[in-house]
Amino acid sequence: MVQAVTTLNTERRKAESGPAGGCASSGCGSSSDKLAHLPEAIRAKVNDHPCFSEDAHHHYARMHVAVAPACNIQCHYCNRKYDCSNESRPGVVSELLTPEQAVQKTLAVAAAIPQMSVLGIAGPGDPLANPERTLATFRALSEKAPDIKLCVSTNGLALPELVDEICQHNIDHVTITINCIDPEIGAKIYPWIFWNNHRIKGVKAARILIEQQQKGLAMLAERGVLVKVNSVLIPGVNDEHLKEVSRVVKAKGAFLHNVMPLIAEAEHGTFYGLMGQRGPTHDELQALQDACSGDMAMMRHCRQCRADAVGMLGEDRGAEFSIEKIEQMDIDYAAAMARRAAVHAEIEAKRQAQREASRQATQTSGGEVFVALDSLTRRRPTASSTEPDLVSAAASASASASETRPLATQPAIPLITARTALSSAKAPAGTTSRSVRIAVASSGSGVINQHFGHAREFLVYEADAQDVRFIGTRRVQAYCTGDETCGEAESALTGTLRALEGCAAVLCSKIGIEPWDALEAAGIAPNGEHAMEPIETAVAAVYAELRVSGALDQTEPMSALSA
Ligand code: CLF
Ligand code: SF4
Repeated sequence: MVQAVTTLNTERRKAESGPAGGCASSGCGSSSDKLAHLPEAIRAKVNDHPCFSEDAHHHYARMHVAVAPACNIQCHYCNRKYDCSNESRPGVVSELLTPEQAVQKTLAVAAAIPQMSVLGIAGPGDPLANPERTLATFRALSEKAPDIKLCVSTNGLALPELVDEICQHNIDHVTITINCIDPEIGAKIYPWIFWNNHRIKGVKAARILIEQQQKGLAMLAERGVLVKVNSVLIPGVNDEHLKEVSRVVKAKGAFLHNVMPLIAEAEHGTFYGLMGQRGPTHDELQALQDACSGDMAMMRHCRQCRADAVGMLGEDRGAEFSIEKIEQMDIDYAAAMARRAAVHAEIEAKRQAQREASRQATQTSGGEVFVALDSLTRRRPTASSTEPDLVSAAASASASASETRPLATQPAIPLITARTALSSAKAPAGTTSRSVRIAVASSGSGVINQHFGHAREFLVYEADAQDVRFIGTRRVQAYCTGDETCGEAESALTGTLRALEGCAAVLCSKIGIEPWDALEAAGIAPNGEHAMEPIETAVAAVYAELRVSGALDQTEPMSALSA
């Protein structure tokens, strides 16, 4: 039988892996309305913002325009040759744009990608250290594309002086990167700032930056602008301190806290990279996100985007919209806006239908989660598969062929509660079931719809007897992208196995035999039986399956036994 937890012994995870957490209040996916508790005005602001609403990121796209090259501070994790590490993966911005080019590009992308809902400026330097370029872009877009949400990300140094202008330009979402509120810690992160025409160093510089950040945050909150705080988790520098940061920014009115892992590799040429400062492990990041979470939501689906990213979170279609290409595009923006409105209406109808379907399939009643029993049936691939190299992948190596029947021929099985199913498994006395991490391949829409080999990232969920919650993403190199990459397939698969470390199962729409075997050997159960199902429902079902199998049994501590 497949072991529940991989035993891969790996080297330390590299920063190619994304954050490992999920919205604090609840899980991810489309199974329920995560925004239901919010006032209507705020709900309207975040409903289609892929960063401020975790659920929205399954359905809506964002784009960044790189109009802001300069910065007014230095962070030890940043090299100016690369994208802003606050909001970007390292990698040079392909093209720096003028405000006019940025507007043209935005209109082109919005016409071509109807899911687009947000335009953000996030570098490659600090947008507010380049106020003319940044504000000119926003000003033009608020006139020409009034249906697109505007969003800006800043280190906060110049924020207080620009709050009024930000509000004038209809910018409803601002991100401030706040890594500390203690200047002594700040001096270990920021070697200098440029302030009132002087370069200021050390603790004094950090103190000024922190004061400006806190002032700007309070001013925006007073004006009703939604503020997200990004913090870079730097082990040994601000890891313990970030809990206090979270508490303070929440008290000042921040809407969302996004703790991101430090990306520091020597080849990026950053101070931290060259000094060997490590980034956090998945577990360290999740532990801190959990520790910070209270009644303020934690963002756990951040992809640390490039400053010129285009598309759904986690994808980058920027190459399709180079200046050269968009100059040749003929854009009827009025028609594009109408089409986008129609597509957004369709998305909302789909989200609503998914919520309703999930409400029926995953009814929560008295804390009990309901799942369909047919999802507990495991099937193995057969030689008669119509796709010999691709198997519908929920097979158990130990299951016999006679146990399986095509899904379409299986009788409908009534819904039962997962807890009822689980309790019927009669776990041995003195044992409990532990929580388990399950990875999912999804290209969007809140369902399991991606081939394992095509996934460039996996969504990771944590399930236990009470809940399914999203805890983060793990980035990988696509395993199967075509003939030209076949020679690299083995290393890509090895990287994927490393990225999935700690997951008990991976759910996808399809999977090849080779990765199937490799996953099983690594103790990760491949599963393709939930293709096109809502993510949370499928994860709950697989958790139930694992629990029924006894894979999650653990001995209860003596204190629990005697209680
Ligand atoms: Fe861009 Fe940032 Fe606005 Fe989003 S990204 S400016 S808030 S529209 Fe989002 Fe990307 Fe994470 Fe930023 S996933 S890096 S949090
Ligand atoms: Fe780099 Fe952004 Fe820091 Fe400026 S604020 S130094 S652009 S990471």
